[in-house]
Amino acid sequence: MNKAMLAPSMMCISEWRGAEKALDELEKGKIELLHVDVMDGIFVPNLMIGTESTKNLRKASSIPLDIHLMIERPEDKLDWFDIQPGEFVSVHAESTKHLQRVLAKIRSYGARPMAALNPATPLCMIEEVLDDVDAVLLMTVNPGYAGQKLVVQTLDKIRRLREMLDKSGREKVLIEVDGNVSFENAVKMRAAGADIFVCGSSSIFCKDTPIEENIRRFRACVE
Ligand code: S6P
Ligand code: MG
Repeated sequence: MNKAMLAPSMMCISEWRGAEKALDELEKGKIELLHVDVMDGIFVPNLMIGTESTKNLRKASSIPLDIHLMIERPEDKLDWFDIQPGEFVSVHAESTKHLQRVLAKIRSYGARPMAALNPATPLCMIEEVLDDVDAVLLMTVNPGYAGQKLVVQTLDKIRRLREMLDKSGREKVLIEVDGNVSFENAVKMRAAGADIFVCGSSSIFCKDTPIEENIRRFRACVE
């Protein structure tokens, strides 16, 4: 089993209030990745985290980025993000006709390519690119918003993907889960074979308890 990694979702932090303090707490909690949701209002019904904010985040924190591109034609836009070696970058199989080309371009920056799938998209859509990725992102809600409920059949999809990867000798290919990764759901997702957990309003940023305590509680659920 690969080590569990936490990737708090930056769209759950307000850019205008308390962002620096929240980033500081994430650093202290030894968070592995910062998950950056990029939405274009076409691929998903929402607009957010643009190129400048992404670049500013790199200056504000030393934690590597995990950039989730929910945009049409990502092949035309990759250069806008100043992608750095070691960063994870995910592109949706549904968003491009040339998935392998986009993944290879991400690799050419020294970054770590990841193919992403919406809940309704079958695993066979990425079968032919498994040698081109370091990870697969499975959406466990329909992309576009934080605070949604788990699409429950995605739990079995995680299990089937883990089996597909392990059986083909790709144990090191990571599975990222994104959407309603609550403390309770994270336990089930880990048992199904997930490695990277996007933590949002249902865990690390849940309002009632401090971030520091939420990180501790989350790690206990997945370690
Ligand atoms: C959704 C986006 C996600 C959200 C995350 C929020 O389209 O890709 O990364 O930020 O799901 O977490 P939660 O716990 O509010 O669902
Ligand atoms: Mg995301």
